Amino acid sequence: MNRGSPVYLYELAWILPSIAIPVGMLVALIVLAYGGGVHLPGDEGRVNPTAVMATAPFDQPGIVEVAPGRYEVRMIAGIWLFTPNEVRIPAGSTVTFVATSRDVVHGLLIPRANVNVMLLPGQISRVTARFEHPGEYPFFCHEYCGIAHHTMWGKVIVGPASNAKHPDGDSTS
Ligand SMILES: [Cu+2]
Repeated sequence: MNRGSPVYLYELAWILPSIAIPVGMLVALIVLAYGGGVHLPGDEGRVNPTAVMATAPFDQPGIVEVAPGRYEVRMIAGIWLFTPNEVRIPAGSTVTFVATSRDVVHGLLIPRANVNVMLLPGQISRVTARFEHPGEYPFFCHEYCGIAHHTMWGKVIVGPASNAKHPDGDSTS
């Protein structure tokens, strides 16, 4: 084949995009993984799905302050509710959700935070999100799990940032 011939240019017109497109996709993947925090959930361990309610930390589902401004939510998904289904934290908190399913496949999606994980029976999912602004952050099960799947939701309620302890102990913030 002669260099510079129309045939060569025609080949080049196919070869270059076939390199540029995968490279572009790889760059997009890297940007999302490191810039957007998109990643696969880690292998956080296993739990006997028939004994979730009796296995720590799921025997005491709820929210625990593990450090100032850092919370851990131990959450159980089951047909058709999350336990807990309401989480109250002050603004500026970092929350790690440690969650599993006690029956079928569920999911945990918080559209306004960077949370999107599957909750599989037998497997523990762990995902961390930061809640910077006060407001309500609804969360949903996004894996079809039966007739009342659409009722399976809850919300994270982010109150004003708390810099001081509330003496009455009954504040919603
Ligand atoms: Cu579900």
